[in-house]
This record gives sequence, C-alpha cells and structure tokens, in this order.
Amino acid sequence: MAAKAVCVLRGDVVSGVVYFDQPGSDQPVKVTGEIKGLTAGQHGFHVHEFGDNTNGCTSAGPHYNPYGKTHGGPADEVRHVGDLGNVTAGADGVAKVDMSDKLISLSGPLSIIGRTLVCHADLDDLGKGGHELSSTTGNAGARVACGVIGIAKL
Ligand SMILES: [Cu+2]
Ligand SMILES: [Zn+2]
Repeated sequence: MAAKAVCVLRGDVVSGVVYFDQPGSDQPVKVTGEIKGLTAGQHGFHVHEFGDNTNGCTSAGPHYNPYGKTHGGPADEVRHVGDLGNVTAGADGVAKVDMSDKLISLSGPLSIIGRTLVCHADLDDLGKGGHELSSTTGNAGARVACGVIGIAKL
C-alpha cells in the first residue's frame, strides 16, 4: 500500500520540511525536502524513537532501533533503522534532502510515523569515528531541529 508522510522540522535557528514517499509497503522510502539555517557541511539525520517533543528534541529519545543493533550508516548492514546518515548544507546553510532508504517504512509495526526526525549540529561519523559516542549516535552533537513525522495526503 502506498503511503506518504511529512515532517516539519523546527529549531532555534534551523527549520525545514521533509517528505517521505513509499509507493508500496515493501518498497524503499524516498526522502526529499529542504532544511535551512544550518552551518555549511554535513549534519546527522535520524529517526529517533519517540514522537515526544515535550522537552524539545531531547524527549525524542535515542535513534529508532527496534532490532537492538549498533549505530551505522544508511548503507551498512548493521545500523539502527533510524540511521539516515547525513544531510549536506551548502555555504547558504541550505541542505537539499534527496535520498532513498530501504529499511525505514511508513506502514506496519515498525512504521516511523509518529516518531521524531532529528537534524544534528555535527556530522554523523556513521559509527566509524572512534569516539565513545560513535557506536550509539555517530557523535553527531546537539539536536538543532526536530519534528514528529505525520501522515500526509497521498
Ligand atoms: Cu539523531
Ligand atoms: Zn543510530
């Protein structure tokens, strides 16, 4: 079944809109959109476990990880379901998001709808940075914008 979702990212300086499009429940999810107000360069980009923003992006909890795996990059076999890697902002602070992911889904028991999308201050090292946080968060730093992923009109 086709499904679409949308997330409005909000932060003190950073904001954006990200769309999710899955043509069928066993198909990859296309992720597109734009995030602005970033510093130039790469920024960690993940689905976090909870759709709870009561205490800002902090209450979204850890990366969505229903299989109990180690943090990785989107192309890795071993990764959190929520590990979407990085988005890259240009000198104008704008990151164009255009990726496709085969692990996230918009339907079924492991759907990401109702969870939080987070954009980080720093680069996600995809688990390979050798920092003590590399294996859990990619050492991506502060949560500069976030929003709950909601059902969108088809
Ligand atoms: Cu994150
Ligand atoms: Zn992760």
